[in-house]
Amino acid sequence: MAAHWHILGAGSIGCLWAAHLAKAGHRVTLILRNSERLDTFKKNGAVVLESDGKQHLFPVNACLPANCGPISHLLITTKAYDTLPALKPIAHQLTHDACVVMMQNGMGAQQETATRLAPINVWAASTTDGAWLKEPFHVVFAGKGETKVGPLLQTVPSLPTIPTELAPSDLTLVADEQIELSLWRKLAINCAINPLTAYYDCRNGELAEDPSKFQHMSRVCAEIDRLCQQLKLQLFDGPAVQQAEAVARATGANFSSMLQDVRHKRKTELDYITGYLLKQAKQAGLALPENQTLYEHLKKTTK
Ligand code: KPL
Repeated sequence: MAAHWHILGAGSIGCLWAAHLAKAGHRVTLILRNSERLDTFKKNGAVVLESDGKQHLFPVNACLPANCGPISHLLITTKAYDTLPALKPIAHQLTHDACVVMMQNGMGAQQETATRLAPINVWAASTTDGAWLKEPFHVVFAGKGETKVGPLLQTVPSLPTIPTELAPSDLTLVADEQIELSLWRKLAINCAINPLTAYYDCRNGELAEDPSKFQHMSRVCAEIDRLCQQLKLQLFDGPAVQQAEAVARATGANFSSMLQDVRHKRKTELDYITGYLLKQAKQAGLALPENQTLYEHLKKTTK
């Protein structure tokens, strides 16, 4: 069933989804933060999707928060720390039966938003699709992964695991009844890799290959295992460091999203990655000194 999707956050993942939803026959409107962004968008009036060296133009609409009209389907792809401020000016435009899907790194923003918007239904998604922005509204689809989707704080038992209007699309969607557990898995890997690559200013692969960096990652991961044990969360079959090492090797040549933020002097998602982990540990009465030291160091040295 075709729907009108509004997309909040026109970064790489927002543009990737804008193009694929438009391709699948949905109406798409990007909600842009100011008139400069709107003017830039209007030069093409479209999202460019580059895949396997070929470029395709997908004409979509764009608006400012003040004049986006009623919103029945909202996809949130902002940075975690931008979610609530970006949502504030448009929240009253959501219809009472709106469908909201949040696709973001880190943890905390999804739960805060779902609580704030209740009883509106909110889904969370976790994606391994690789995409980067060549220029504003021009996204390069760098690696096909999959996107797990499931309802957050489910209040309506009959809610579909994947919102009906999100499919069909060329992207791979996987229904996930336990999306919070998947978000935790992603969080654990992000906590192991992102802050350490920012600390050492290194590619992901070095965390697996350099013995002293690997030791550091092992200590960070041992604390994640202790917390998960206390919270009775079984994330992986073995210790978290095994999984972190595998991801660090598989993405070895890449710079993590946090290191990219640091290098571009942008605000990082640290508070929604290590910061969220530390908050959960505090509530559980656990100290995580390795993660705490890393958090404090990055708080002092980055935006
Ligand atoms: O998700 C990632 C990121 O860069 O944010 C990786 C490095 C793959 C895991 O932390």
